[in-house]
Amino acid sequence: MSDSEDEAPERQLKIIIMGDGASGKTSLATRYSQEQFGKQYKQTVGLDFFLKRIILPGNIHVSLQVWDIGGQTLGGKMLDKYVYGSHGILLVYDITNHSSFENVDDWYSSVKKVFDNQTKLPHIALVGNKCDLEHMRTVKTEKHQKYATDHSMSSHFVSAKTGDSVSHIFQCPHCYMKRQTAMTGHACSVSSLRGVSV
Ligand SMILES: Nc1nc2c(ncn2[C@@H]2O[C@H](COP(=O)(O)OP(=O)(O)OP(=O)(O)O)[C@@H](O)[C@H]2O)c(=O)[nH]1
Ligand SMILES: [Mg+2]
Repeated sequence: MSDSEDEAPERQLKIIIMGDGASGKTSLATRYSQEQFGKQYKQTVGLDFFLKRIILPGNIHVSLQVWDIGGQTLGGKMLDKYVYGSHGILLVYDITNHSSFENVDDWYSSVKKVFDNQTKLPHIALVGNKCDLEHMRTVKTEKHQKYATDHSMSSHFVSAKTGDSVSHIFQCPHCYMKRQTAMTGHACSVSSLRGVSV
């Protein structure tokens, strides 16, 4: 059998979603992986997995593993293990629930603890969810922006309900750039990293 097969090997990326209970983490993962949204709240116990395969230009096959971490795991023993080895982290809060924004800092501290000995954290995105409920917003956009800037995070406003901007947070070019750099030693340009869902 020849080694020169057309099919490129699949690379794996681990993206984790963290944040308070009911902020919409599972809804975001479901929206992205299945293009669905459910109104009913079902608490995630421990964690849940979602998988999506995407192909990047240059025939780079990526298997995106999404680890959806239940909001009740903050302060628990397992959290460090979930966070370990991630390439991208989505820190999610609900724009209509101020305490979910305040608690972002605790989630972020738990991430920093895991990557304490490494020079670089994975790419971290601050995600304000439920933007369809703009009229009920309690977290000012300025506060969000300042927190993201102060902590070198990318900043996003999304809605799992409408799907607005959801695919972007999962196919965040920064994650691929970091991963690509680690894999090949060369950073890719952002424009060459538009993912194609399959
Ligand atoms: N209006 C609106 N509701 C949302 C949105 N995202 C999630 N919800 C609702 O918020 C509730 C909680 O959503 P989940 O996705 O289960 O929250 P979670 O962050 O996974 O919660 P835990 O599993 O407990 O950590 C559900 O009733 C969802 O329907 C959104 O973008 N807009
Ligand atoms: Mg959940």
